[in-house]
Amino acid sequence: MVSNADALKRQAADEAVHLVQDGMVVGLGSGSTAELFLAVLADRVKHGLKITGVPTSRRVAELAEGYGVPIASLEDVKQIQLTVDGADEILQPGLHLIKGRGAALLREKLVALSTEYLCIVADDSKLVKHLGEIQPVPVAVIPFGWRQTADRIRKLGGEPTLRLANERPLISDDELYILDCNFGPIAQPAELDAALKGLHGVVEHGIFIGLAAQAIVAGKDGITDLKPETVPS
Ligand code: A5P
Repeated sequence: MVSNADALKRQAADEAVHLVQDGMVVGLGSGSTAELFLAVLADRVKHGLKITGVPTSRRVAELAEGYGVPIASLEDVKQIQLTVDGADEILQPGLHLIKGRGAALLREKLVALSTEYLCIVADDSKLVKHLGEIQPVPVAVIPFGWRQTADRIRKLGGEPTLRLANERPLISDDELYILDCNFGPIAQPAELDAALKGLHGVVEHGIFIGLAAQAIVAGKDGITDLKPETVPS
């Protein structure tokens, strides 16, 4: 059954595919909305579009291969012209993000950092006035000493919960644990970004500051095309 949210995600994905041009290297985001984009992109590839995809997770790599979309690893490409990815929260203005509910935040950030134009696709439930309003911040940590790393995060004001899968710690594609850290509404996201990044044991976290160039957001009244400078109405 297609839910209303799925239909909105699909609309955003349909819109984003217009950004793709022949010959591009395209970062392939993770999560349900990015997977819808991949399905639409794959259809264009089937009809002759030539692109190389750079997947942000093993799951997306497998999906792309299944669709017949050519892929390469990040280290094998010089530049990524466009990445289309989802988000858990989108802050306006600025288009700062929380990502990582799908545990792919490390590869998503590495791909985003090597991308000329990061476009976020989402339904309008993701728009927030403060990051942290709805979702915790996922933090990817080294399993060794993770409880001590969690204590360091507590000192920054976050409440970490180890993410589980089948009652065992979830292991990311890069063999990391994920701590979902509840900071409540975050007043200074850029400061928290830097502080988390500076903690021993932390490899990466899901706050994305200043990386998105556009967000295509679908709501009941249609598509809204947001840029970092767009002021919320
Ligand atoms: C994956 O790790 C995440 O960053 C996703 O991009 C994010 O959770 C959005 O996912 P949905 O499109 O499924 O909401």
